Amino acid sequence: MSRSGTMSLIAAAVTIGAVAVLPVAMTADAAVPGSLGALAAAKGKYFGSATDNPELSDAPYVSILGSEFNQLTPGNTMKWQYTEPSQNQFTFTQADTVVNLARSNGQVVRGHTLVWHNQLPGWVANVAADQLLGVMRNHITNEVTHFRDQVVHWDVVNEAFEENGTRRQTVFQQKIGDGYIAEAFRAARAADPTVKLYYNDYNIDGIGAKSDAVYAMVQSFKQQGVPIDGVGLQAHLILGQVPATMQQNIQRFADLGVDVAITELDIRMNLPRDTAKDTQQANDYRAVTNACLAVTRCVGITVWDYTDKYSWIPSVFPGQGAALPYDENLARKPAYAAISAALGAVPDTTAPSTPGPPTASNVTSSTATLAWTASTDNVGVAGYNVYRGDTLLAQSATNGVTLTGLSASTQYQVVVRARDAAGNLSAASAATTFTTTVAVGGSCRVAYGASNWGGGGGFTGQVTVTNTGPTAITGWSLVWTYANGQRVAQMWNATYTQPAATVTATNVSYNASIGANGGTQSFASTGRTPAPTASRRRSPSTGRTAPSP
Ligand code: 9MR
Repeated sequence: MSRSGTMSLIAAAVTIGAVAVLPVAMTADAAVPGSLGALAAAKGKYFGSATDNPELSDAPYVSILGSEFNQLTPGNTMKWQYTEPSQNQFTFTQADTVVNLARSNGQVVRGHTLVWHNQLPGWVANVAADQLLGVMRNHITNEVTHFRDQVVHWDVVNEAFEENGTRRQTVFQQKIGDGYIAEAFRAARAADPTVKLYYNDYNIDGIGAKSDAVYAMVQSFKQQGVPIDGVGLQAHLILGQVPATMQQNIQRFADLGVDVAITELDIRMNLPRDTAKDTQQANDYRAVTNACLAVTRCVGITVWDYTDKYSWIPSVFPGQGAALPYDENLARKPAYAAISAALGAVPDTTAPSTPGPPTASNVTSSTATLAWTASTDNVGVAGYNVYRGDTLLAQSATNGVTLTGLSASTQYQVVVRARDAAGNLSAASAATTFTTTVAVGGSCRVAYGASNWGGGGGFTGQVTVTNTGPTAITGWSLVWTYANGQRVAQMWNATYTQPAATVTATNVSYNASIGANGGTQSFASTGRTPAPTASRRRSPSTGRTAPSP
């Protein structure tokens, strides 16, 4: 978005005066259809993410940051420590990088934060009491002026209250006194007449002593004409503990005549993640999203970065984490789907296209490699299922898989179906049939007898295979090579191939199993002369594949 575009749209929001609409319409051009940002924009709100400068070298991260969200908050680099590290030496380079990225993505920016007791450069603590108000005003004036027309909100003061509702004893509180917060808002308004000015805090998400104190402050600011436009509920929440009064709390601030933003949402859990926790977290994100959607003046939601890869939680709460809607590999978690659905995403009921027929290669006695032409999908193919009949043999994220654990000497007819993230399954591909090879392994003993018949023109053969190993065999083949041109003419209780001298006889369905420790199966054949000699009739074997009898 161009700078002038931002400006005119902020002006538009101001023109509509009493109607409490944040200029989110300005972001509509930015949002990729179906993204959280686009869905929120359709509801008149934004859905944003915090980000931090070191993360901007991570291209896959930046890609999602740009396509999924229509609002950004610099997680650190607008703070005093970064912007005025030495007194009256202002540097906005890093924050500018985030603002420029947001502009190129068509995203609005929340400014975070002007006055906070944390991430303050050391020199501030040494400012004389009678100088600190001037120093604070100077900081606010310079920073707000620099980002004028480039941010839509400022968190003017951050985390000024204790849990019991008393003022936090910060350097500003102690040296300037209770009035410092109102003075900070006045200085910000003087530097930018249109940017929305927020008070921002944690543990004020539901009704309680701390949010009551903020409520009382906002009420008195409104009565006194102190320029405050919004309250930021940070919403650093714990799994299963979304405050039941969150919507009511948002509503009561709205009723005071201020906007409300969910500014730093994350929902942490004890690690490791599991399915139940993910489901609970999805429910929690849905509840927060719905609480904001239910109140017109709740203008938007910002997650405190969008991926567990860059969450602040594990470093501050050891053993906890997984607090965000994307996992450490930038994959969407159930929380993402819950937010998306709450924002009104149309459920995906379109199945992927039918995949091409699989082709089998590298077939062994227990494995086979399948490959097929990929499917397409309106949202995206999540993966493929490979079936033999109704049995799911394997799943694959890509259009190929190596099947393992197959039975030897067995015919497989397989089909492939594509699936999407919503669980829609494509039609089955055309089937492909392959047969696994004979297995090598185990141990057996082979007894072979042959006798001439019909005046020397032919012979009969009888073979008994004994399983001498400790485990039952399912599926067997016997391979032998005739030395003198004999040909099998017919075979019973086995199927055979004999392309040349070597014969492969394979079980039929009813004699595939040979029990452990001495189980036997037999088959018989007739053949053309000359009959094999007695010396080749017996052949102990190290495998189910017997050497030449
Ligand atoms: O996410 C920020 C993290 O990188 C910093 O180390 C930390 C320093 O206190 O601040 C984090 O952001 C905080 C935000 O500015 C105010 N609310 C609480 C956030 C999490 O600590």
